[in-house]
Amino acid sequence: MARYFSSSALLPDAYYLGLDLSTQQLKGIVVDSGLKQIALAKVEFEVDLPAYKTVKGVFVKADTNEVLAPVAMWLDAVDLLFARLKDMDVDLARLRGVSGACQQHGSVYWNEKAAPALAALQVKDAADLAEQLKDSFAWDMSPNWQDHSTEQECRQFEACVGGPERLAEITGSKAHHRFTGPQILKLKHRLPQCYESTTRISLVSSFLASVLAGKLVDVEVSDACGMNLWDVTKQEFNSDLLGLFGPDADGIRRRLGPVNTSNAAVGSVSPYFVEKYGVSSDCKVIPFTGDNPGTILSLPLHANDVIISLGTSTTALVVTQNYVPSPLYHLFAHPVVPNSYMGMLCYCNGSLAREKVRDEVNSAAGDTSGSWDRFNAIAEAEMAKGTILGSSSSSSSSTKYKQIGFFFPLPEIIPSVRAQQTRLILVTDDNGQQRQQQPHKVLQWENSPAADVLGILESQGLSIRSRLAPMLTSSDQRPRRIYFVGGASANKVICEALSRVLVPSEGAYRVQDMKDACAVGAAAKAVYSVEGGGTKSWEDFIEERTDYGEFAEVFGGGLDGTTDTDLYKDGVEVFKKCEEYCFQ
Ligand code: XUL
Repeated sequence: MARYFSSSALLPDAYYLGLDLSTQQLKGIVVDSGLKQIALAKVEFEVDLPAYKTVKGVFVKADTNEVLAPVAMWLDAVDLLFARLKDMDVDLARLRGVSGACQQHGSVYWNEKAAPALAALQVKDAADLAEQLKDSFAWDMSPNWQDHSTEQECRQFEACVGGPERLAEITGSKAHHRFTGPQILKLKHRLPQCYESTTRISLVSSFLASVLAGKLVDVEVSDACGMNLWDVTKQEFNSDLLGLFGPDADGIRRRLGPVNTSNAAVGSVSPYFVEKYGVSSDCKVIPFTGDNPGTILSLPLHANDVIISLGTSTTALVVTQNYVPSPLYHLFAHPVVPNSYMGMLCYCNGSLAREKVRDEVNSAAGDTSGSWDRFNAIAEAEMAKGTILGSSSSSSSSTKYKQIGFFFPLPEIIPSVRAQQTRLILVTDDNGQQRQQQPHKVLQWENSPAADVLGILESQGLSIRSRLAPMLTSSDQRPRRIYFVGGASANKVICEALSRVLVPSEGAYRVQDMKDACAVGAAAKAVYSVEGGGTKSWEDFIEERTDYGEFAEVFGGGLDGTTDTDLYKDGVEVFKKCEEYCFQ
């Protein structure tokens, strides 16, 4: 993954470590100062730490919708990871900085023994981290982001401030089961003795940073936005929401501690890592963030740049200076750049929906191979004809027919609607010279596999475009660059069709190997903090160390060789009308 970074190391001997503590594994990537990968090690929880008996890193309690991970397992994973790096002969004495990007929303509950135990971490009698910190937790579990057990608390959060819109305005998101605030409130309700003996609550990111630094490290600001408690623009915890934790709001405030908005090091690594694994005592611990914020640090993103992940679900991450919250998506503070944000759109329907259309097209021709050839050929032919929403651009008729389909084999999040396949035709009469449009009519379009091919790509693209638009500060509300990642980014035609809708003014690229993105982003954050912070902007820093030659360009700044051809300018309005018609 780190291959596309140049290796123009500024501090020739320095190494940096980026950690990714995710649901199923702990990963560590060592890079040099030019962000070139030196080593990668990982610990898979289910395979490497079977004694904990987790399945894919977690315990699922189906009857209560709870999904939990044992904190001690993560401590063992840290020891194992460093042992593996050492065994690989990575010269850990060269480490100048470590940062991390961890699964978001999870929380760790420390008790009053934590601070002294962290400070006393050392290689006494070869006791490992789990042993030395075994009495430091008020709860031995951490709720995982897949947990759905906080319905009651979510309702309380929204009611407290006046509804989901208002909660999204304040905290960047409506209430979500996995978000840390509702999870902490649930702990207070259902395991009050654990809550009472909690003296400090960490997110997974600040937990791991605390272990590395040998002291309790504050929550980092971008990850704090995954809590439903942090007022993103005022940069403080919301007092009304803290009031949900009882009259003693100070109690929860003390437990949460301050939030860190700086990129500066929080300290040096604990002597434990120096003595046991030979890490340099000079190695700084840089605030750890969440995995999604970490991902945007792995590419040379500027404001108005977008990463679109084409996986089972579709996720779009945008860097924006416009704080335009909505209950439909998330806004987080940018993990490095002040007064900047990361918008995150998560769609349920992505690859599965496209595969369904592909299979229908293939089965009409008696083909069960699962090949994309037919799907791609149709999409390419339609694009070559200039087809936009079902009509060719050469049509001279004054009556305009625009097709929009909603292909949701699974219930959708954006918009929040049931599973369905709905195909609409919006008919408008263009009233000659006066160019006044008559009120539109909406018709249904018959199921037609061939029409569905461009239809699903247009619909997925227009949904992203209409939601991104308010967050983009460019005058024409177009993204600057798009980076396609994830499984379906292997399909160039899909990326081209989506780019045709989204018209990035400086092109679209495919970056297929993103599996280590958040660890790379974390390592980049560490390099920036140690080498560039304070004097150089993040954009200049990351730009300087990126080799664009390694990206596969799929869309060179507009169709027909121009940057201005926006074929879907009117399509956005058509799409919104169809959404209103169907879902309101
Ligand atoms: C984001 C979320 C997931 C986790 C995955 O809101 O819940 O992406 O961060 O680790």
